[in-house]
Amino acid sequence: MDIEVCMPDIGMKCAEVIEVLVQVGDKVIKEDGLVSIESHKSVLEIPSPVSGIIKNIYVKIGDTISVNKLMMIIAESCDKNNLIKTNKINNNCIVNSADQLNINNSINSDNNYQDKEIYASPIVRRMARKLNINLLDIAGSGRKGCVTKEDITKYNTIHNDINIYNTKDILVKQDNLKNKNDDPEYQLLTGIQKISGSRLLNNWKNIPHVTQFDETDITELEDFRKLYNSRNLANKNFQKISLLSFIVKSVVHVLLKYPRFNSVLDVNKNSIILNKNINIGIAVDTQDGLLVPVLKNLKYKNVSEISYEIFDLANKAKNNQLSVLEMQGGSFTISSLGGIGGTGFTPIINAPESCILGISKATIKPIWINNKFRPRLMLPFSLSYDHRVIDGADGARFTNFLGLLLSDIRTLLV
Ligand code: CAO
Repeated sequence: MDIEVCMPDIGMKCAEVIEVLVQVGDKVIKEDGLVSIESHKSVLEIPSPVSGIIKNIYVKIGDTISVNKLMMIIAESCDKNNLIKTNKINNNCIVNSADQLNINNSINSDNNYQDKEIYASPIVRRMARKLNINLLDIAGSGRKGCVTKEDITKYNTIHNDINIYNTKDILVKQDNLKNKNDDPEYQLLTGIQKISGSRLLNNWKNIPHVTQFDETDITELEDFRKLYNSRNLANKNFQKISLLSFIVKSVVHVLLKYPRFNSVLDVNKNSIILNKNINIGIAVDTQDGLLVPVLKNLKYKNVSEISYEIFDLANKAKNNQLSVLEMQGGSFTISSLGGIGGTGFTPIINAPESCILGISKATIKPIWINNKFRPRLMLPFSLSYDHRVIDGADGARFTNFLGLLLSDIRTLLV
């Protein structure tokens, strides 16, 4: 039996066709998307009322159609099993009709993008979610910048094919050496890992990173810190001051001298916005993944206060007690792996910030001083910066000055 599919009443007199999702001869199952139309700055998908074969299409992209206008004729079919199979082959993003119903509902629940006026049909949004793609990263090629299925496929091929290839390849290799007990174990990513993973990927892809490596002599700083901590041990309320708090205090000093390192690049306005507050995020390693609580208004805080705050926020992070507010508002980030190890690494910038400082493990090294090798405690550190904001020469000036402050903390006072 032939079924006429007409434009439903969606509360508007007429709407524009953004995408025609099927062709004559296509097999569809009930609830499959047929046409995407523009409605109140969002995209709505008209689902198929029956399973069958598309017989005629009377609309095309760009048409303005009014309520009750005939859009398609579908020859209804009863052989649903066959249709479901065909659909699986033709489009590996459509798995079954129940999933398809979810797609149609997603237009209302997908708040992430609604404010930003992204044009994409529910099926495209679902594809993007499944592939962990942020629609904001894609310039839609469809009408009115609508993101199409092809845009998603193309983006995914360019950005993620290495990932897909590697996984398959590893599994095939493992299959050849098969020993039943050695079947791979799948560990699901935690929520934090999923969110931070996609942010890290975007930041790595979109920001031209340069990493400047340096090291500085912290022998005297550590002598002073240990002495200060040991002198105060008897005091019950005393919170020992950490090496990291001196690093934070020194970075604040450097940022006051070189404010561009405490800025945000506004690409749309071709400007660099210099932050007036110095708020430093500290990367904290937790059981569920990386969290970055932010130390606020650091211009006015001394080393003890900073040390106490790091201790407090790191504890909260590790016990899953951070509030959203405590993780917002950063203007610069420090990632310290010094307590764990390593001689150097390239930290990834935490956008929209422009820089991130990585701290590695301090070790005793022979340093040539006054015609003699002397054992000195050397701290390696690395500064990754957005090369659109910072020049290489300035990057080296930053690390020089930071090194100077840490090697002689009296400089912090002048
Ligand atoms: N070199 C050598 N030793 C160091 C050091 C350094 N740079 N930094 C710390 N240490 C040693 C010190 O001996 C310290 O003990 P004392 O202060 O008593 O001497 C000990 O390590 C413990 O330090 P800590 O790391 O627990 O404390 P912290 O204040 O230095 O750091 C925090 C706190 C939150 C940064 C840390 O717990 C943490 O989570 N680090 C990991 C961050 C991370 O994962 N970054 C990677 C992000 S990219 O994936």
